[in-house]
Amino acid sequence: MEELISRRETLRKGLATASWLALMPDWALPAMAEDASDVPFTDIPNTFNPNNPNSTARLLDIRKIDGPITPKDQFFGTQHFNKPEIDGEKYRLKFTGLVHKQAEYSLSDLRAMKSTEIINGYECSGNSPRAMEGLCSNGRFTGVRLSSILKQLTIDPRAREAVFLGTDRGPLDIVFRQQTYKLEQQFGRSMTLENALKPDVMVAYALNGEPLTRDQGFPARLIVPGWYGVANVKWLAEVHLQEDRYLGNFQARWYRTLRGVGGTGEDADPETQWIESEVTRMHPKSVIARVRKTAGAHSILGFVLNDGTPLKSVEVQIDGGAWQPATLDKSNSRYSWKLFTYRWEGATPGEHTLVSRVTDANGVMQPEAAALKRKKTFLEDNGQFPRKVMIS
Ligand SMILES: Nc1nc2c(c(=O)[nH]1)N[C@H]1C(S)=C(S)[C@@H](COP(=O)(O)O)O[C@H]1N2
Ligand SMILES: [Mo]
Repeated sequence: MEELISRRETLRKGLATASWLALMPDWALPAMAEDASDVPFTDIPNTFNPNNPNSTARLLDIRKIDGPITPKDQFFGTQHFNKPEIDGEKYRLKFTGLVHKQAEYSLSDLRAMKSTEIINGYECSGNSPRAMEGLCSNGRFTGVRLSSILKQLTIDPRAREAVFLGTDRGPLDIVFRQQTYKLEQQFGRSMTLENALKPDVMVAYALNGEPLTRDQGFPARLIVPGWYGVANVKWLAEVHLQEDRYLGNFQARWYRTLRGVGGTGEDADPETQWIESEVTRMHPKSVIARVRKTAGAHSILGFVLNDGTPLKSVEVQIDGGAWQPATLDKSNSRYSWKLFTYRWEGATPGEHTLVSRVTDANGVMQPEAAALKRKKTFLEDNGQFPRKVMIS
């Protein structure tokens, strides 16, 4: 629970009377010094457009990261259907199924409940170098703990699964044994009740201290810290507890990963088992986002996304040389993205290749892209992302 407050806030609260604290920068990345200038990346396609009007997704331009929190108007966004426009006055969040007391709450009911805050960094499970890693952001969410609402309603002991339904819906092709059924479906996701009751899971109604926008899921959405973005159901309409597994399209079919385990990983190798798994917690990923020329050196700035496991190290490699430790930013907290910097000395004019890798405290290391060959489907791509920059 202590993770809900960032280290910096803890520090602030503890030292609130110290006047020098007002002078302390919110974050302390040397990369962002005012006398610094950006070094251009040469690996960005000319067609790259984070705000492509023909796309349903809005990307974060990671070259613009200049602080720990993504400004609300730069926050990435994506969804499968339409973006429902919900009247905040008429909105009701329903709790149904295996609870002794079924209930519904208005937005003002939710706002009147004891609130909690968490800094949550997350990415879409489809984020990858193809999107210049722009399907991610880091924000401060305010809301109500899901567990505290559910406990008040008294959970029936038969409940095993928590289903989260959005207001959005649309026609989908559901294939069953060569037969395709085109039917209207509501967006839904689920998780075990055990996971849903973890103290950090919240029904959020604000981002960076302001109401969610329509794109961000107004009036309220689920936030599941440490999980891929798809868990964070927007325009949340209903929380339904049930005994059986939920098999909705976006749970059982779309958000799966197919990987080869054992053997050589060749399709025909009988020793290789092909395992399908659901998209849940984020695999550790680091990305170099920005390179700045500062007085006497260059500064490499990047971020890490993961499931909240403490990190062992973030390292940077330049032009295939030795891996060097990067420095993690003071502003990082358990479920935030973790910013890091590396001071690059002696950069020579010309093109250079920079890559980073993160290792968590369990020893799980971000793989090289080539090591992900056994992952057939494209989701959950946490491969290392070599970047190219031009030093003038
Ligand atoms: N209701 C609803 N919630 C949704 C989705 C959706 O299609 N409908 N898309 C999910 C996916 S795939 C992602 S990556 C995140 C994106 O959250 P954001 O738009 O706030 O960045 O929302 C999730 N929540
Ligand atoms: Mo996503």
